[in-house]
Amino acid sequence: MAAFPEISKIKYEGPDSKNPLAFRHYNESELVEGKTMKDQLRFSVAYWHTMRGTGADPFGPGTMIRPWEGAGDSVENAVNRVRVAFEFMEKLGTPFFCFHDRDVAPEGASLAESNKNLDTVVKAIKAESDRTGIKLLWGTANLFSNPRYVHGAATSCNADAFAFAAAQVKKALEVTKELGGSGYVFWGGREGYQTLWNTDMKRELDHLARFMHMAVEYAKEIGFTGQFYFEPKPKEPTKHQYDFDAAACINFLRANGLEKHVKLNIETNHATLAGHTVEHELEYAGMQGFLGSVDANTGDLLLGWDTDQFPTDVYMTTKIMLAFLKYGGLAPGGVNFDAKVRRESFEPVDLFHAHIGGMDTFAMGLKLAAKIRADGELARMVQQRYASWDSGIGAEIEQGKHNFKSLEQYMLAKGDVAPNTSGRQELFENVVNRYIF
Ligand code: XUL
Ligand code: CO
Repeated sequence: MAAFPEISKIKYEGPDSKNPLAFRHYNESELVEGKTMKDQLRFSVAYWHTMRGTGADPFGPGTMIRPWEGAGDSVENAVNRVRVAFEFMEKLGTPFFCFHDRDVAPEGASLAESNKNLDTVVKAIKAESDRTGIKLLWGTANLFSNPRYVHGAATSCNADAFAFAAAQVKKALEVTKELGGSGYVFWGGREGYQTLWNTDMKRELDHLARFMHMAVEYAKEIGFTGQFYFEPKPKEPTKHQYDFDAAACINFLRANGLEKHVKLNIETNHATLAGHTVEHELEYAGMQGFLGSVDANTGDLLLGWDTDQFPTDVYMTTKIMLAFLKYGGLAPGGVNFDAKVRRESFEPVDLFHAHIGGMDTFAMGLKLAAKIRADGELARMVQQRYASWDSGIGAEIEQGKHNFKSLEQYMLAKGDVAPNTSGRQELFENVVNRYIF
Protein backbone atom coordinates (compact mmCIF):
# COMPACT_ATOMS: atom_id res chain seq x y z
CA MET A 1 0.00 0.00 0.00
CA ALA A 2 1.28 3.39 -0.91
CA ALA A 3 2.21 5.71 1.96
CA PHE A 4 1.53 8.84 -0.08
CA PRO A 5 -1.40 7.69 -2.28
CA GLU A 6 -2.62 11.17 -3.11
CA ILE A 7 0.78 12.37 -4.34
CA SER A 8 2.15 11.50 -7.75
CA LYS A 9 5.62 12.14 -9.16
CA ILE A 10 6.65 15.75 -8.62
CA LYS A 11 7.25 17.33 -12.00
CA TYR A 12 8.99 20.43 -13.25
CA GLU A 13 6.35 22.92 -14.38
CA GLY A 14 8.42 26.08 -14.75
CA PRO A 15 8.61 29.39 -12.85
CA ASP A 16 4.99 30.37 -13.46
CA SER A 17 3.48 27.25 -11.94
CA LYS A 18 1.25 27.74 -8.91
CA ASN A 19 1.05 24.02 -8.22
CA PRO A 20 2.55 23.55 -4.73
CA LEU A 21 3.49 19.98 -5.62
CA ALA A 22 5.59 20.88 -8.66
CA PHE A 23 9.09 22.23 -9.19
CA ARG A 24 9.43 25.73 -10.55
CA HIS A 25 13.20 25.70 -10.96
CA TYR A 26 14.52 22.19 -10.44
CA ASN A 27 14.43 20.67 -13.90
CA GLU A 28 16.62 17.61 -13.47
CA SER A 29 17.59 17.23 -17.12
CA GLU A 30 18.38 20.92 -17.74
CA LEU A 31 22.05 21.57 -18.44
CA VAL A 32 23.99 24.00 -16.28
CA GLU A 33 27.71 24.43 -16.97
CA GLY A 34 27.67 21.31 -19.11
CA LYS A 35 25.99 18.95 -16.64
CA THR A 36 22.40 18.19 -15.81
CA MET A 37 20.94 19.80 -12.71
CA LYS A 38 20.55 16.30 -11.32
CA ASP A 39 24.30 15.69 -11.61
CA GLN A 40 25.28 19.15 -10.44
CA LEU A 41 23.14 19.14 -7.32
CA ARG A 42 23.14 15.47 -6.31
CA PHE A 43 20.21 15.93 -3.91
CA SER A 44 19.97 13.63 -0.94
CA VAL A 45 17.29 12.95 1.66
CA ALA A 46 18.42 12.58 5.28
CA TYR A 47 16.84 9.41 6.63
CA TRP A 48 17.13 10.51 10.26
CA HIS A 49 15.03 13.64 9.85
CA THR A 50 12.65 12.66 7.11
CA MET A 51 11.95 9.08 8.11
CA ARG A 52 12.67 9.17 11.86
CA GLY A 53 11.91 12.73 12.93
CA THR A 54 9.03 12.75 15.39
CA GLY A 55 8.80 16.44 16.16
CA ALA A 56 9.66 15.84 19.82
CA ASP A 57 11.31 18.76 21.62
CA PRO A 58 12.38 19.29 25.26
CA PHE A 59 8.87 20.52 26.06
CA GLY A 60 6.75 17.82 24.53
CA PRO A 61 6.54 14.57 22.61
CA GLY A 62 6.39 13.99 18.88
CA THR A 63 3.59 15.46 16.79
CA MET A 64 4.20 13.90 13.38
CA ILE A 65 1.37 11.99 11.73
CA ARG A 66 3.08 9.01 10.09
CA PRO A 67 0.45 6.32 9.43
CA TRP A 68 3.10 3.79 8.37
CA GLU A 69 4.77 3.88 11.82
CA GLY A 70 2.05 1.78 13.46
CA ALA A 71 4.27 -1.21 14.31
CA GLY A 72 6.81 0.90 16.26
CA ASP A 73 10.52 0.25 16.48
CA SER A 74 10.57 -3.34 15.19
CA VAL A 75 12.76 -4.76 12.42
CA GLU A 76 9.58 -5.51 10.48
CA ASN A 77 8.54 -1.90 10.63
CA ALA A 78 12.07 -0.80 9.74
CA VAL A 79 11.82 -2.85 6.54
CA ASN A 80 8.41 -1.40 5.79
CA ARG A 81 9.75 2.10 6.43
CA VAL A 82 12.40 1.49 3.74
CA ARG A 83 9.61 1.08 1.19
CA VAL A 84 8.01 4.30 2.40
CA ALA A 85 11.35 6.10 2.12
CA PHE A 86 11.87 4.93 -1.45
CA GLU A 87 8.30 5.79 -2.44
CA PHE A 88 8.94 9.27 -1.05
CA MET A 89 12.26 9.67 -2.87
CA GLU A 90 10.94 8.25 -6.11
CA LYS A 91 8.04 10.70 -6.10
CA LEU A 92 10.35 13.56 -5.18
CA GLY A 93 13.05 12.61 -7.66
CA THR A 94 16.06 12.78 -5.33
CA PRO A 95 18.87 10.52 -6.57
CA PHE A 96 20.47 9.96 -3.14
CA PHE A 97 19.86 9.46 0.57
CA CYS A 98 22.03 9.36 3.70
CA PHE A 99 21.63 7.45 6.95
CA HIS A 100 23.11 6.57 10.32
CA ASP A 101 23.11 2.84 11.10
CA ARG A 102 20.57 3.30 13.89
CA ASP A 103 18.17 5.35 11.72
CA VAL A 104 17.48 2.45 9.43
CA ALA A 105 17.47 -0.48 11.87
CA PRO A 106 16.70 -0.72 15.58
CA GLU A 107 19.51 -1.34 18.02
CA GLY A 108 19.32 -4.85 19.48
CA ALA A 109 20.15 -6.17 22.94
CA SER A 110 23.74 -6.92 21.85
CA LEU A 111 26.14 -5.80 19.15
CA ALA A 112 25.54 -9.08 17.31
CA GLU A 113 21.78 -8.54 17.35
CA SER A 114 22.14 -4.93 16.20
CA ASN A 115 24.32 -6.08 13.30
CA LYS A 116 21.76 -8.72 12.39
CA ASN A 117 18.95 -6.18 12.41
CA LEU A 118 21.03 -3.91 10.21
CA ASP A 119 21.75 -6.71 7.75
CA THR A 120 18.03 -7.46 7.40
CA VAL A 121 17.15 -3.84 6.71
CA VAL A 122 20.14 -3.26 4.43
CA LYS A 123 18.95 -6.15 2.30
CA ALA A 124 15.63 -4.34 1.86
CA ILE A 125 17.44 -1.06 1.11
CA LYS A 126 19.60 -2.81 -1.49
CA ALA A 127 16.53 -4.22 -3.22
CA GLU A 128 14.81 -0.82 -3.30
CA SER A 129 18.01 0.90 -4.40
CA ASP A 130 18.40 -1.59 -7.27
CA ARG A 131 14.74 -1.19 -8.24
CA THR A 132 14.78 2.62 -8.29
CA GLY A 133 18.42 3.58 -8.96
CA ILE A 134 18.36 5.81 -5.86
CA LYS A 135 21.75 5.46 -4.17
CA LEU A 136 23.40 5.98 -0.83
CA LEU A 137 25.33 9.27 -0.90
CA TRP A 138 27.03 8.58 2.40
CA GLY A 139 26.60 6.39 5.40
CA THR A 140 27.51 7.05 9.01
CA ALA A 141 27.19 5.55 12.47
CA ASN A 142 25.21 6.98 15.35
CA LEU A 143 27.85 7.23 18.07
CA PHE A 144 25.93 9.62 20.29
CA SER A 145 22.39 8.47 21.18
CA ASN A 146 23.05 5.36 23.25
CA PRO A 147 23.96 6.15 26.91
CA ARG A 148 27.21 4.19 26.46
CA TYR A 149 28.41 7.27 24.56
CA VAL A 150 27.61 9.68 27.37
CA HIS A 151 31.28 10.80 27.43
CA GLY A 152 31.68 10.59 23.67
CA ALA A 153 32.76 7.67 21.49
CA ALA A 154 36.30 7.88 20.09
CA THR A 155 37.10 10.57 22.70
CA SER A 156 35.45 8.84 25.65
CA CYS A 157 37.34 8.41 28.92
CA ASN A 158 36.07 4.81 28.78
CA ALA A 159 38.13 2.62 26.43
CA ASP A 160 35.21 0.21 26.02
CA ALA A 161 33.11 2.97 24.50
CA PHE A 162 35.91 3.51 21.95
CA ALA A 163 35.96 -0.22 21.20
CA PHE A 164 32.18 -0.41 20.77
CA ALA A 165 32.25 2.61 18.48
CA ALA A 166 35.02 0.99 16.43
CA ALA A 167 32.92 -2.13 15.99
CA GLN A 168 29.94 0.00 14.98
CA VAL A 169 31.90 1.97 12.39
CA LYS A 170 33.41 -1.25 11.02
CA LYS A 171 29.92 -2.52 10.36
CA ALA A 172 28.70 0.83 9.03
CA LEU A 173 31.57 0.87 6.54
CA GLU A 174 30.69 -2.62 5.40
CA VAL A 175 27.06 -1.74 4.73
CA THR A 176 28.00 1.56 3.12
CA LYS A 177 30.20 -0.39 0.75
CA GLU A 178 27.53 -2.99 0.14
CA LEU A 179 25.08 -0.27 -0.86
CA GLY A 180 27.59 1.36 -3.19
CA GLY A 181 27.74 4.49 -1.02
CA SER A 182 29.98 7.22 -2.39
CA GLY A 183 31.09 8.44 1.01
CA TYR A 184 31.28 8.04 4.77
CA VAL A 185 30.79 10.88 7.29
CA PHE A 186 32.29 11.43 10.71
CA TRP A 187 30.30 13.90 12.68
CA GLY A 188 31.63 14.35 16.19
CA GLY A 189 28.44 13.50 18.05
CA ARG A 190 29.55 13.85 21.64
CA GLU A 191 33.24 14.22 20.77
CA GLY A 192 33.97 17.29 22.84
CA TYR A 193 33.77 18.32 26.48
CA GLN A 194 31.69 20.17 29.03
CA THR A 195 34.50 21.17 31.42
CA LEU A 196 38.27 21.09 31.08
CA TRP A 197 38.55 20.28 34.81
CA ASN A 198 37.73 16.64 34.08
CA THR A 199 39.16 16.44 30.54
CA ASP A 200 42.50 15.39 29.07
CA MET A 201 42.04 17.10 25.74
CA LYS A 202 45.32 15.97 24.19
CA ARG A 203 44.64 12.34 25.00
CA GLU A 204 41.08 12.53 23.67
CA LEU A 205 42.19 14.11 20.38
CA ASP A 206 44.94 11.52 19.95
CA HIS A 207 42.30 8.83 20.36
CA LEU A 208 40.06 10.48 17.77
CA ALA A 209 42.95 10.51 15.28
CA ARG A 210 43.69 6.84 15.96
CA PHE A 211 40.02 6.06 15.44
CA MET A 212 39.91 7.80 12.05
CA HIS A 213 43.09 6.08 10.95
CA MET A 214 41.52 2.73 11.86
CA ALA A 215 38.51 3.61 9.69
CA VAL A 216 40.75 4.57 6.78
CA GLU A 217 42.75 1.35 7.18
CA TYR A 218 39.63 -0.80 7.35
CA ALA A 219 38.12 0.89 4.29
CA LYS A 220 41.27 0.01 2.40
CA GLU A 221 41.13 -3.56 3.66
CA ILE A 222 37.57 -4.12 2.44
CA GLY A 223 38.00 -2.13 -0.77
CA PHE A 224 35.68 0.73 0.16
CA THR A 225 36.84 3.56 -2.08
CA GLY A 226 34.27 6.19 -1.11
CA GLN A 227 35.26 9.60 0.18
CA PHE A 228 35.58 10.16 3.95
CA TYR A 229 34.18 13.41 5.31
CA PHE A 230 34.57 15.21 8.64
CA GLU A 231 31.61 17.45 9.55
CA PRO A 232 32.39 20.59 11.56
CA LYS A 233 30.05 21.70 14.35
CA PRO A 234 31.01 24.06 17.18
CA LYS A 235 28.63 23.14 19.98
CA GLU A 236 25.61 21.01 20.81
CA PRO A 237 25.52 18.49 22.33
CA THR A 238 28.76 19.37 24.15
CA LYS A 239 29.70 22.91 25.07
CA HIS A 240 32.86 22.62 23.03
CA GLN A 241 32.92 20.19 20.09
CA TYR A 242 36.39 19.21 18.86
CA ASP A 243 35.27 19.58 15.23
CA PHE A 244 34.43 23.26 15.85
CA ASP A 245 34.71 24.67 12.32
CA ALA A 246 36.45 24.09 9.00
CA ALA A 247 39.72 25.58 10.26
CA ALA A 248 39.78 23.38 13.38
CA CYS A 249 38.90 20.27 11.37
CA ILE A 250 41.54 20.89 8.70
CA ASN A 251 44.15 21.52 11.36
CA PHE A 252 43.20 18.27 13.10
CA LEU A 253 43.36 16.32 9.86
CA ARG A 254 46.74 17.77 8.87
CA ALA A 255 48.23 17.44 12.34
CA ASN A 256 47.35 13.76 12.33
CA GLY A 257 48.26 12.74 8.79
CA LEU A 258 44.64 12.33 7.67
CA GLU A 259 44.57 15.08 5.04
CA LYS A 260 44.85 12.73 2.10
CA HIS A 261 41.88 10.65 3.20
CA VAL A 262 39.28 13.02 4.61
CA LYS A 263 37.48 16.07 3.22
CA LEU A 264 34.82 18.21 4.89
CA ASN A 265 31.05 18.00 4.92
CA ILE A 266 30.00 21.59 5.58
CA GLU A 267 26.62 22.22 7.20
CA THR A 268 25.00 25.63 6.98
CA ASN A 269 23.57 25.82 10.48
CA HIS A 270 26.81 24.50 12.00
CA ALA A 271 28.69 27.30 10.23
CA THR A 272 26.41 29.95 11.69
CA LEU A 273 26.64 28.43 15.19
CA ALA A 274 30.43 28.79 14.85
CA GLY A 275 29.98 32.49 14.15
CA HIS A 276 30.74 32.09 10.45
CA THR A 277 28.64 31.98 7.31
CA VAL A 278 28.33 28.87 5.19
CA GLU A 279 30.12 30.64 2.33
CA HIS A 280 33.04 31.42 4.61
CA GLU A 281 33.33 27.77 5.60
CA LEU A 282 33.04 26.57 2.01
CA GLU A 283 35.63 29.02 0.74
CA TYR A 284 37.99 28.20 3.59
CA ALA A 285 37.70 24.48 2.93
CA GLY A 286 37.75 24.92 -0.85
CA MET A 287 40.91 26.99 -1.10
CA GLN A 288 42.78 24.26 0.78
CA GLY A 289 41.36 21.35 -1.16
CA PHE A 290 39.06 20.04 1.57
CA LEU A 291 35.66 20.83 0.05
CA GLY A 292 33.65 17.64 -0.02
CA SER A 293 29.91 17.78 0.47
CA VAL A 294 27.22 19.94 2.00
CA ASP A 295 24.55 19.35 4.61
CA ALA A 296 21.94 21.80 3.42
CA ASN A 297 19.73 23.51 5.95
CA THR A 298 19.48 26.83 7.66
CA GLY A 299 19.40 28.07 11.23
CA ASP A 300 17.46 30.90 12.71
CA LEU A 301 19.69 33.85 13.49
CA LEU A 302 17.50 34.71 16.47
CA LEU A 303 18.10 31.27 18.00
CA GLY A 304 21.41 29.87 19.16
CA TRP A 305 20.80 26.21 18.46
CA ASP A 306 20.75 23.78 15.57
CA THR A 307 17.22 24.28 14.22
CA ASP A 308 17.92 22.39 10.97
CA GLN A 309 15.32 24.22 8.89
CA PHE A 310 14.90 23.71 5.18
CA PRO A 311 16.79 26.31 3.11
CA THR A 312 14.67 28.91 1.31
CA ASP A 313 17.18 31.73 0.93
CA VAL A 314 18.32 32.15 -2.66
CA TYR A 315 21.26 34.38 -1.72
CA MET A 316 22.60 31.59 0.45
CA THR A 317 22.14 28.81 -2.11
CA THR A 318 23.72 31.04 -4.78
CA LYS A 319 26.79 31.49 -2.57
CA ILE A 320 26.96 27.75 -1.85
CA MET A 321 26.77 26.84 -5.53
CA LEU A 322 29.27 29.55 -6.48
CA ALA A 323 31.76 27.92 -4.13
CA PHE A 324 31.11 24.44 -5.48
CA LEU A 325 31.31 25.47 -9.13
CA LYS A 326 34.53 27.35 -8.38
CA TYR A 327 36.12 24.27 -6.81
CA GLY A 328 35.04 21.76 -9.42
CA GLY A 329 31.51 20.66 -8.49
CA LEU A 330 29.97 18.58 -5.76
CA ALA A 331 30.70 14.99 -6.81
CA PRO A 332 31.29 12.63 -5.12
CA GLY A 333 29.51 14.71 -2.47
CA GLY A 334 26.04 16.14 -2.80
CA VAL A 335 23.41 18.45 -1.37
CA ASN A 336 22.08 16.47 1.57
CA PHE A 337 19.02 18.01 3.22
CA ASP A 338 20.04 17.64 6.85
CA ALA A 339 16.83 19.45 7.65
CA LYS A 340 13.55 18.73 9.37
CA VAL A 341 10.02 19.97 9.03
CA ARG A 342 8.85 22.09 11.94
CA ARG A 343 7.07 20.39 14.82
CA GLU A 344 3.93 22.23 13.77
CA SER A 345 4.16 20.89 10.18
CA PHE A 346 3.07 17.40 11.08
CA GLU A 347 1.29 16.03 8.00
CA PRO A 348 3.09 13.72 5.54
CA VAL A 349 2.58 16.20 2.69
CA ASP A 350 4.72 18.72 4.58
CA LEU A 351 7.73 16.49 3.86
CA PHE A 352 7.11 17.16 0.18
CA HIS A 353 6.62 20.90 0.60
CA ALA A 354 9.85 21.12 2.59
CA HIS A 355 12.00 19.22 0.09
CA ILE A 356 10.42 20.84 -2.98
CA GLY A 357 11.19 24.27 -1.51
CA GLY A 358 14.77 23.30 -0.70
CA MET A 359 15.37 21.74 -4.12
CA ASP A 360 13.90 24.70 -5.98
CA THR A 361 15.94 27.13 -3.91
CA PHE A 362 19.12 25.21 -4.68
CA ALA A 363 18.24 24.89 -8.37
CA MET A 364 17.71 28.64 -8.51
CA GLY A 365 21.01 29.15 -6.67
CA LEU A 366 22.78 26.92 -9.17
CA LYS A 367 21.34 28.80 -12.15
CA LEU A 368 22.25 32.17 -10.62
CA ALA A 369 25.75 31.03 -9.73
CA ALA A 370 26.29 29.82 -13.30
CA LYS A 371 24.96 33.14 -14.65
CA ILE A 372 27.27 35.14 -12.39
CA ARG A 373 30.22 33.03 -13.53
CA ALA A 374 29.32 33.18 -17.21
CA ASP A 375 28.94 36.93 -17.12
CA GLY A 376 32.21 37.41 -15.26
CA GLU A 377 31.47 40.96 -14.13
CA LEU A 378 31.76 40.17 -10.43
CA ALA A 379 35.03 38.31 -10.93
CA ARG A 380 36.38 41.23 -12.97
CA MET A 381 35.43 43.65 -10.21
CA VAL A 382 37.23 41.53 -7.61
CA GLN A 383 40.26 41.26 -9.83
CA GLN A 384 40.26 45.01 -10.32
CA ARG A 385 40.28 45.46 -6.55
CA TYR A 386 43.58 43.57 -6.40
CA ALA A 387 45.09 45.21 -9.50
CA SER A 388 48.08 46.51 -7.49
CA TRP A 389 49.27 42.88 -7.25
CA ASP A 390 49.18 42.25 -10.99
CA SER A 391 52.23 44.30 -11.94
CA GLY A 392 55.02 46.38 -10.41
CA ILE A 393 55.79 45.96 -6.73
CA GLY A 394 52.79 43.69 -6.06
CA ALA A 395 53.76 41.19 -8.75
CA GLU A 396 57.36 41.28 -7.53
CA ILE A 397 56.30 40.50 -3.94
CA GLU A 398 54.13 37.61 -5.12
CA GLN A 399 57.08 36.28 -7.12
CA GLY A 400 59.19 36.25 -3.97
CA LYS A 401 61.58 38.94 -5.17
CA HIS A 402 61.37 41.07 -2.02
CA ASN A 403 62.15 41.11 1.67
CA PHE A 404 61.66 43.59 4.51
CA LYS A 405 64.83 45.49 3.59
CA SER A 406 63.99 45.94 -0.08
CA LEU A 407 60.46 46.98 0.79
CA GLU A 408 61.79 49.53 3.22
CA GLN A 409 63.94 50.93 0.40
CA TYR A 410 60.91 50.98 -1.90
CA MET A 411 58.77 52.84 0.63
CA LEU A 412 61.53 55.28 1.63
CA ALA A 413 61.82 56.25 -2.01
CA LYS A 414 58.07 56.34 -2.65
CA GLY A 415 57.04 58.11 0.55
CA ASP A 416 53.57 56.64 1.11
CA VAL A 417 50.95 54.21 -0.11
CA ALA A 418 49.28 55.03 -3.42
CA PRO A 419 45.75 56.26 -2.71
CA ASN A 420 43.42 53.42 -1.80
CA THR A 421 40.32 52.91 -3.87
CA SER A 422 36.85 52.34 -2.43
CA GLY A 423 35.79 48.82 -1.51
CA ARG A 424 32.45 49.49 -3.22
CA GLN A 425 30.60 46.94 -1.12
CA GLU A 426 27.23 48.46 -1.99
CA LEU A 427 28.01 48.33 -5.70
CA PHE A 428 29.05 44.69 -5.40
CA GLU A 429 25.77 43.95 -3.65
CA ASN A 430 23.84 45.80 -6.34
CA VAL A 431 25.58 43.84 -9.08
CA VAL A 432 24.65 40.55 -7.35
CA ASN A 433 21.06 41.75 -7.14
CA ARG A 434 21.09 42.40 -10.88
CA TYR A 435 21.25 38.62 -11.41
CA ILE A 436 18.72 37.86 -8.72
CA PHE A 437 15.93 40.27 -9.66
C1 XUL B 1 24.10 16.80 13.64
C2 XUL B 1 24.35 16.47 12.24
C3 XUL B 1 24.43 15.03 11.93
C4 XUL B 1 25.43 14.68 10.89
C5 XUL B 1 25.55 13.19 10.66
O1 XUL B 1 24.00 18.14 13.90
O2 XUL B 1 24.45 17.33 11.40
O3 XUL B 1 23.17 14.59 11.62
O4 XUL B 1 25.13 15.27 9.67
O5 XUL B 1 25.87 12.51 11.81
CO1 CO C 1 24.79 17.28 9.36
